[in-house]
Amino acid sequence: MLTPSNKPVQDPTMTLDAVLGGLMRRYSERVPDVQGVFDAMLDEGIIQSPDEIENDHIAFRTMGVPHLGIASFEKIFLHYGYERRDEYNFVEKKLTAYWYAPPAPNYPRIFASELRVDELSEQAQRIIHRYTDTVTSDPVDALDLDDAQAVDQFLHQPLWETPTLTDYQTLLTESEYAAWVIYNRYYLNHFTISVHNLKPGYNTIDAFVAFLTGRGLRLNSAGGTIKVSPDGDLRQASTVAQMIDAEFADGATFRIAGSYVEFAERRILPQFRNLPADQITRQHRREGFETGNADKIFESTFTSQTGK
Ligand code: OOG
Ligand code: NI
Repeated sequence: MLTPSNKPVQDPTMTLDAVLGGLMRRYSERVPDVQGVFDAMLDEGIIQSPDEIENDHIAFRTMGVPHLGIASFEKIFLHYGYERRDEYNFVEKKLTAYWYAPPAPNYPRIFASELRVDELSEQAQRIIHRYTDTVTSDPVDALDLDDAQAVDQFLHQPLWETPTLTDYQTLLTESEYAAWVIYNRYYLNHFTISVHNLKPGYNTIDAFVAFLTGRGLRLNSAGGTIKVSPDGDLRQASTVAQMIDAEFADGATFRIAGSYVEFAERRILPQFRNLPADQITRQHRREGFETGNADKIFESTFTSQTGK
């Protein structure tokens, strides 16, 4: 396709495919549990190829400071046709989050959260601003969002200077989320396997969790291994974050939490439970997220889980 100015028009879904591909590639390299779960599923005969797995959603964390945070980050995916949906508030953790519906049902939903930095102590705010104040304009505005390579590079580049270990540890004592973001930035926080579309015997969260624990995977136990929404229809579990050897500004290395894997069962909504199984699609199942579940899933990267 050519515009009058002869500039080729990018197919936005091709750019989105490339951006998601880059995110998943780097994430799989950093999180051995991803391949571990795929291998276990292949070995068990649940799938013949990882391509069969439906990615329910992916998640990102952001720092709520000027020029960054959700307001900046969301522009990337809004450009590819994602639409912002419900807001979630995590009072204790000082987080705000939204979920985004994808442009087509074969794409994952997105869950993006933001730390309300101005609710932290003076000391924690000072540390965060020492890094983020070098960002003086919205970096997404300077990006060509139709250039998949540029976006891929942006999502995996340091947005600010590498923190010192002391600053990381000070943040960790007050907000584990803050410490995670100051080091990991926009690295993919997790991808999520939809279990309801797997074959019978593995298509409920209880069955899938039993399979994972039988294979020796360590799961987040905060609030119980399986997190259930009050309506009973969104059921989630996750691994404990993989630890990574992080290098800090002062040359120190320290093992810190990286990313994890999540598993979700979205049950068929009551009004569609009499539909034949082969007619059930995404729109017939429980949508969105749940504050009570999410609150505990965040803890997959917290010392209380990784240090178990
Ligand atoms: C996100 C935690 C919440 C969900 O599905 O509710 C979540 C995070 O750890 O950043 O993933
Ligand atoms: Ni999630």
